[in-house]
Amino acid sequence: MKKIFLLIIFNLSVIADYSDHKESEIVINELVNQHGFDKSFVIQVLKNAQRRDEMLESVANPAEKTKTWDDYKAIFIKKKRIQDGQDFIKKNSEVLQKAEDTYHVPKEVITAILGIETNYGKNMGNFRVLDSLTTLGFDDPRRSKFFRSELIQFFLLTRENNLDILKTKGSYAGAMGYSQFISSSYRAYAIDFDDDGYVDLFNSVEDAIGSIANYLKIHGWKKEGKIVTRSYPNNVRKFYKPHESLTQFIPLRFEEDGKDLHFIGDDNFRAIARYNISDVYAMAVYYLTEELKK
Ligand SMILES: [Ca+2]
Repeated sequence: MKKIFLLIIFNLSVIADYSDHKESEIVINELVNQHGFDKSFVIQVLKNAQRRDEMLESVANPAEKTKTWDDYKAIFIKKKRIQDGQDFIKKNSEVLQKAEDTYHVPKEVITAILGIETNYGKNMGNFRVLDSLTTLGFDDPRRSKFFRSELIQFFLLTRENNLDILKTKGSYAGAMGYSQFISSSYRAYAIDFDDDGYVDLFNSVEDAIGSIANYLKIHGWKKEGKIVTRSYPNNVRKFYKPHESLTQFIPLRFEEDGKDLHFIGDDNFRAIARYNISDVYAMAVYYLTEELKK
């Protein structure tokens, strides 16, 4: 008896029929009634989805939160990644220049983001986006609403871009392609930068470069702006003029090699943090950018 019981539990944790989940009716209705999807298609897709418990673990403990700045920095700011980034800039100099001219985002910043997100396209994620967004959308205790909304966006994206909804892959959180855009960002900010009439973040490095620059521009990137300024504790005021509001500047503290480093995050720091809401992420982009400039 005990063995059979365990076997059933085990099976439930591996395959969950998400067409049958108590929250799925809202998703199915929205897709059918608001977006014109065929109901049997949606149900069939949700039946095919598989619950992946490791995604719930990962989303609860992202590297940005569990790792110290020293650890995080050690992963991304190292010789190989800097060298690969410099090679990437050489190889794609024309399109990077076009993005810089159009959106005023320096080529090193775009390249640093690609380097941190996917190691310049070498690691775009191996999870089915469908499994990520159903697992997190139906079973994540904290952010299920957000991921359910992304699941709906993913249905729309795959229909618009003619992607196979059962095969499209991404990160554990459903981020896709060279630039790791989630579905709503893909639909809203990804652009066709190689002019072939199709927005393709999976195969077109040109589209990914243009899309990152477009995203940053829309999220407040300033041509003459700064990412961060070095600061010192209790000395924050020195770095902004009296008429400027304090809320525009983010005081940042990082412990690096046992020492406290203080910075003020500026507009362009904010724009990067909109890409991935994390101070250590934005700081790693800044550090890698500076290395790529050398
Ligand atoms: Ca294209």
